[in-house]
Amino acid sequence: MAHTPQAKYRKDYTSPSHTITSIDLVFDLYDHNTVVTARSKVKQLKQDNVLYLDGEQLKLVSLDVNNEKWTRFEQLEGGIALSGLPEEFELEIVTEVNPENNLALEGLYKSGGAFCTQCEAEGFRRITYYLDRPDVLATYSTKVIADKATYPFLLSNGNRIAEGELDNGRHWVQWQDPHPKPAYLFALVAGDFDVLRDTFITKSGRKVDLEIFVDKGNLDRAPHAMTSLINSMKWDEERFGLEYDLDIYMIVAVDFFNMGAMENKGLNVFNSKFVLANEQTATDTDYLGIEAVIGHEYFHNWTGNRVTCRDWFQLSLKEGLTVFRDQEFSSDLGSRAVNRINNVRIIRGPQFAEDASPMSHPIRPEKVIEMNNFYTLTVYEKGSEVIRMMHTLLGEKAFQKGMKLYFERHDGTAATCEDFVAAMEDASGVDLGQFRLWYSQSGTPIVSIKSDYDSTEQTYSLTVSQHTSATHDQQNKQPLHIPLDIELYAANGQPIELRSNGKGIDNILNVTKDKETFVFEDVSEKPVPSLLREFSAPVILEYDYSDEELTFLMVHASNDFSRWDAGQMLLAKYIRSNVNAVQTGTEIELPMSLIDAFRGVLLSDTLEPALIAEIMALPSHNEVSGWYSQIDVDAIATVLKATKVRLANTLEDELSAIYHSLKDVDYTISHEAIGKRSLRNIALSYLAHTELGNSLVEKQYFSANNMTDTIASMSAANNAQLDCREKLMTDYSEKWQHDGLVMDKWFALQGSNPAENALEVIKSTMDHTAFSLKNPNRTRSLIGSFLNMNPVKFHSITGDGYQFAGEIIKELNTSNPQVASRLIDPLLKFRKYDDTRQALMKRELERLKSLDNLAKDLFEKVNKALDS
Ligand code: B3K
Ligand code: ZN
Repeated sequence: MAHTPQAKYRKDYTSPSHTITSIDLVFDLYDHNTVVTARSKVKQLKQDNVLYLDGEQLKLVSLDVNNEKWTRFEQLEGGIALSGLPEEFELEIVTEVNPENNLALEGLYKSGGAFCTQCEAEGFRRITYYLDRPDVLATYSTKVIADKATYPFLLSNGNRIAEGELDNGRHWVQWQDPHPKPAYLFALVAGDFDVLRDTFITKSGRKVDLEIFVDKGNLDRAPHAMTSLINSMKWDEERFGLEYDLDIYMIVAVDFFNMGAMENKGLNVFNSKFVLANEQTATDTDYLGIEAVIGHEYFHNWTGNRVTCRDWFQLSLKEGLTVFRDQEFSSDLGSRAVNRINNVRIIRGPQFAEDASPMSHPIRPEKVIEMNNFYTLTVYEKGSEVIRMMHTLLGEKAFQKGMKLYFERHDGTAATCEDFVAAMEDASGVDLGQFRLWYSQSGTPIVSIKSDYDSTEQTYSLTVSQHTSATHDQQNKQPLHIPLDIELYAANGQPIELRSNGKGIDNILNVTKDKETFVFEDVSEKPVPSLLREFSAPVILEYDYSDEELTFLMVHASNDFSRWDAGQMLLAKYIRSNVNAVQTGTEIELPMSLIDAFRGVLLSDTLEPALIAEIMALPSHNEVSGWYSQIDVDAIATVLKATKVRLANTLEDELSAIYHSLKDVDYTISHEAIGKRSLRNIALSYLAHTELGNSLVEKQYFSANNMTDTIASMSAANNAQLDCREKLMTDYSEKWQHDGLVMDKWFALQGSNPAENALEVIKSTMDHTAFSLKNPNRTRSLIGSFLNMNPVKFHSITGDGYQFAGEIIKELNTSNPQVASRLIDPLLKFRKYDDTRQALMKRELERLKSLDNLAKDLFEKVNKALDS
């Protein structure tokens, strides 16, 4: 490595020396040598008149100040420094970039036949030299010039204000964005597309043109994205009172994209995975994912764009809040319980695992080498939990008052997480002093609860202790302000009113100390407590429930989430004890009472089908792994499989009855139909492990009229390693090999294939016509699934899996470091495995560390892991 990458610290933030109030951009687009002319109005803000501009991988063509060639500048690593400048001036910089060779997909690049950009977090500096930091807000005017036949559509932010033709077959379009924005929200797209058009009338009566650009021939896959966009616009007006602020909103779907999507002002660029869907190509999960991501990017228009982040350490200001908003959107439109369950699974699984890894960081990180490494589950999902806790503490009405105040104070500016909390506090009068620690403290708190019933005094008490262990980034932890949502039940299943000091009290207990006791009065019988309802805080709950109490809660808890959670806790008890049994060579056992509890769920006529499906879904291998300080990969896999097989065979009649009774559900994208399909398909995933499995699965595959049922059958065949697996996989590949996006589902099944020869098959799958390591979706589907969803094969004691991962990461280090850096996460967690595996995983990290061109992204993670 040429220079050791340097870390930046949150505490070192200083406001910019200069600002740029407006920028005029001209892009003369060519595959290998695009010329970018940037004319900016610059203003000095501090004493120092040296202007440092960020720039990477740029060829500087010319630099003028106030229309005169400027020679007083120095080229530095990562930018240029200009000196001797006047206080206010016009700066013109001409640079040349090479979009065709840009495989990192950051800055200006080619995706298939189209030009597109990705500037967050620090990609604009790959387009021109600039103050590429979110607290510099400028108005943008952008002229895009390109060949008319190849690129009939030329797009950028804001409103289209002029267009024209040039000689030599080229044409141009001029865009003007009136809203000042930081460079990371800049976007440009040029290409040939099919366009789906619609309009939206805002609540104040303004007409907004909606345009979704997709690859030619894909128009029939765009309507769901359009419906989702219109629903998002309506929902934001109704729930948050927020209206759209430009005359046009454009979404472009591209095939080469590092993330899900990007909220560029007025011109979202999307990974095609989160736009394209029809019933033949997309599963229900895809449909719901599209709704959520379209919503998320749209909601950023206020939380992110109108109020942006002062610096990148504040990323959760926009991301945590916007994830909270998209979760609420999905919950208001669909099943609140199912949405909550899925979000909680992410926190308890991969987010808790991140907290326990060398990458652990608070939702507002303190130290960053490569910002792209911090678009994490912690910043996004835990960040959203932190917003949700404030929502729980304040209630919807006061929370919305807080939002209003936040916009009154900060609209059009770059703000901090502290600004947000202060607005919530000031609007509600709720003291969030101690609560602020959630922003600075990393790790997962463990909340242990002990209960005591005093029949003479008729009191019930809960003694709550909290403890957060030291994490890789932070030794000392303090007690947090934890909202603990509880309910108590009498034996007849009725909730008991919570009373303290002679009056009724709220269900939300404010836990603030290391240890404290909450006493409830007038409790006439020993109750069953429902604790951490709705997962009211991102913590690990420890409470010694009996099996009877958990089966009681599965039936009587007054909210669906708690019923699901009780089922999970019951399963967890036996998964743990059976892992222990496997390790000590004793029999795996599942008590009949547990099986009966799940039978009761299957037979319930009050639970909604989608919820039954969630209750029947076992925790993932990854989630179970998180329960242990040392992970026994094989024992966990053995127990999860045995649990599934045992439930399948004992509950075969009930599962089969459900499966057949739901056979004729009409295919619609309603939440009700989605719920029924998910119940039917989870039943199939169990039945696959019974004698009838093979014929049932094969039959479903060949009779399916939609992708949800197709993939469910293939996935059941894959997991249960059924004889028909090969046949189904071959049929699918022959049918879809021309379509990479649809093939991603097939690649993911190859990656997670538990077969003995899985790795060999994966290696040969890399030669499939639809596969390319240059495409992040393909790479994540095949390689990402192997690393994250194929625990037994990836962690094979031979070390083959690790070595394969190391080789791929090494290759991606040069072409696409962001994708490489996402793939490496499982290797960073080497300390959680036995000595042999640790050594093998470490060897791969050491090999990567020794590369002389190691990208910043990997440098940061590899070093953290090896130093930990
Ligand atoms: N803000 C973008 C993510 C950008 C990722 C940069 N590596 C998408 C989103 O969160 O909405
Ligand atoms: Zn976002």
